[in-house]
Amino acid sequence: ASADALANTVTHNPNKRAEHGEASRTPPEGHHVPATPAATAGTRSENQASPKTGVPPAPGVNPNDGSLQRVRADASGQRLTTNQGVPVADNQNSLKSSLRGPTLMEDFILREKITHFDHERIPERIVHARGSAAHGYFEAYEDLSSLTRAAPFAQAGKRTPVFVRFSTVAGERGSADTVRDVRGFAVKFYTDEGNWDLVGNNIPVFFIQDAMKFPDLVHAVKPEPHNGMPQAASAHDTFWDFASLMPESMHMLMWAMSDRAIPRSLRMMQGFGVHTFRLVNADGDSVFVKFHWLPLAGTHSLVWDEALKVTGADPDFHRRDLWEAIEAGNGPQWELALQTFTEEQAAQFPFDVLDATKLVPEELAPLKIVGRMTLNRNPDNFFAETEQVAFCAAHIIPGIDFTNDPLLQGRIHSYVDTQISRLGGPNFHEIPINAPICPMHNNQRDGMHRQTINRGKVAYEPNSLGGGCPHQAGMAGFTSLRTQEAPEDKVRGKPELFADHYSQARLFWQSQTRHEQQHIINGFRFELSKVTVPAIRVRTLSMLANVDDALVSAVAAGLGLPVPAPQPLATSQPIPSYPPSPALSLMARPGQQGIATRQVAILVADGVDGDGVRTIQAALEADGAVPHIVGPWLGLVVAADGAPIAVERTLENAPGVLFDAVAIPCGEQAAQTLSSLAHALDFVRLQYRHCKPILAVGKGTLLLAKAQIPAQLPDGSPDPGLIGTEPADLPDALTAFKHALAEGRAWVRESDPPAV
Ligand code: HDE
Repeated sequence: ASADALANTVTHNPNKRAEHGEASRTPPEGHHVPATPAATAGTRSENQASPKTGVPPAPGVNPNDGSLQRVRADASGQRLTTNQGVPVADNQNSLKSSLRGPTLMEDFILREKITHFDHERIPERIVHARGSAAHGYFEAYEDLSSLTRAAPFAQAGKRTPVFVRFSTVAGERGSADTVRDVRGFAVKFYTDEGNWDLVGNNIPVFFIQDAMKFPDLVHAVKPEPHNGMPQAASAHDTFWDFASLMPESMHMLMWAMSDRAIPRSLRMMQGFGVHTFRLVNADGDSVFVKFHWLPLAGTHSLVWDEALKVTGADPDFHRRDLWEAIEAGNGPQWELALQTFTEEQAAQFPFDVLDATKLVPEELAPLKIVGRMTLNRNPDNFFAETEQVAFCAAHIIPGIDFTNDPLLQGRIHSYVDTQISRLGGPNFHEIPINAPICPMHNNQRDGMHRQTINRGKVAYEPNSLGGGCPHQAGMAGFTSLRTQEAPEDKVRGKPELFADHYSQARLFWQSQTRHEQQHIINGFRFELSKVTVPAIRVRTLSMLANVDDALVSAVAAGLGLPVPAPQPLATSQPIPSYPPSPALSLMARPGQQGIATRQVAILVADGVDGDGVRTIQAALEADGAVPHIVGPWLGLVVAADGAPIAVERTLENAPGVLFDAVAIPCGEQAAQTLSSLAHALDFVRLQYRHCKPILAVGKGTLLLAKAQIPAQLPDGSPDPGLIGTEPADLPDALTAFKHALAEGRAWVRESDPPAV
């Protein structure tokens, strides 16, 4: 009956016959029904309430009223036209000299359609090509006007719309999300005083110190130019050749080999402005500042073996996760924290604050939390928004200023320049997603794709014919901070302190937990094992030898190499030593506790315990987790009590790596069926290997036994992530399971190499 009902809802194309023979001379009107709001909106619009809270987003949340609303298009109930608005009678056939004749040149409808299609792609970003973005707002916790006159911080509770794009760096636009890479974290604030772009990363330091080296770095990490391989990976000869000849990259390499480079979710990673910037108040007083974004969901990562497999199972893993969380009303949030310090304090630090390979330990300058960012609306159109958004390190506003960091100085030039070719001319600021929402007036004119129709004959300043307008803003406008620079001395070089390449790499290493250190070792081992030139492996080890003995020994052992002599230092000055900084460990800021948005698979087959399934589902949903019924095939399975259970995903299309945890309900027949399926055995083995929580109820444990999953840890102690229970004790077991899920992973289970 349900199959019949389904067939009746499937609409077949009623016009197909009219495309042929004589009938094609009088094409009928196309099939159309009123579209559902969901089909035309595509995403939850800013006026729709969140399905989770029922609350519509607060006003001022999105910049669309002025700039995006006017360009939104909705074809519902409309007829098809050409770009010139000419109604199209037939969108199925090209114009031919006869039914079997050649296509005619004069078919302007076909030619317009194909020509537009031919040009649908624009050049992808040279770096950060793969990205995902969302709208939201930043809300200031307090009035920061004593520190800065920047508009978003003018008063407590002030909301500024934002558009945020996250990205990987090395991969091309269609590459997978879960590769080992730095993540871009670019925030466009649409402020009352112009757009401010904080174009940061999820790692607080960078590989190089001077913009002069950026093209070399990118050429080294991108697919090798002769054969176009590998995609979205640093694990190849040219990257490690360059990195091992550039010891200033050592600190960032430590971060890139750590779990920071394989986040569980874009919602669960930190963001950093990286460079030292300045805050300037209305009196012209200035302090240095570092920007930090702290995810309220905490920082969580994948396991490398898992990341490799997710890359195949769902290349859009992060994009989907962000999209789904926002659609479900679980928009992610970050707090903005500032580290501020004066010029005098900076002079006392054992490193140069203009060196982007160094961070400012929180022990030297604590974090001050100043506001919160919420992402609550997905883009309507990926290309128009996520692809065409143009971030630019030069986009600052009154109250923010640059420093002389030589990497930042180069970025100020690069971003505008790249948009001119990527977006096809100098008017990319008029693309709706890039346009400021505050007034914008100047005498710039013309150029490719100009949208604005500037009126009047005055396009110069000073003028008298236009009443002197637009007039310069004077001290109300952006003024660059007057700084006391050293006397002029034209030079290509770096300050001496830039030559300390290892002390902060060591600080990072010493600040990690045991498991994090093991993952770093494994990261270096994996990457260097992919390098084909032995000398590059040895040279990299010689850098690691300057960081830590245990680290270099473990990596060398994994490569079958002896530990080489340390690489000569670039400095003869004393090397600073730092006490460990716990904030550098991913475990440092657990964030919101709980299991909200965590994805849990419930494995089912015919004969599964229906009550058990429903109890597990309800318990997870009650705390905001997202249970999924996973079975051998789509359709319905019949539970032991005769109740039908709809299968949402199959073992084939949704392997275990896509879930944070798995529950195996009771039911002998179901357990027998699952135990006979390689996909189910792989599913639980990978859940186990990646240290994820596993709940097995009653006969469900059969599957674990068949998969040869050890019931205890090797030393005989209980595995905190493996929860077995009889059906009668399911409620208690669910409490334990949810606790394990909130903890994330049972790291004590981990072994190198994995035993299961
Ligand atoms: Fe970028 N970078 N970058 N970068 N960067 C670009 O701009 C560049 C650097 C970052 O989602 C490009 O529009 C130079 C550091 C992000 O659209 C380009 C240097 C940091 C994004 C460019 C750096 C970043 C970019 C490519 C060294 C962290 C993606 C396309 C002097 C603080 C933004 C584009 C988005 C994108 C140049 C170094 C972050 C070519 C020359 C350090 C998040 O202009």
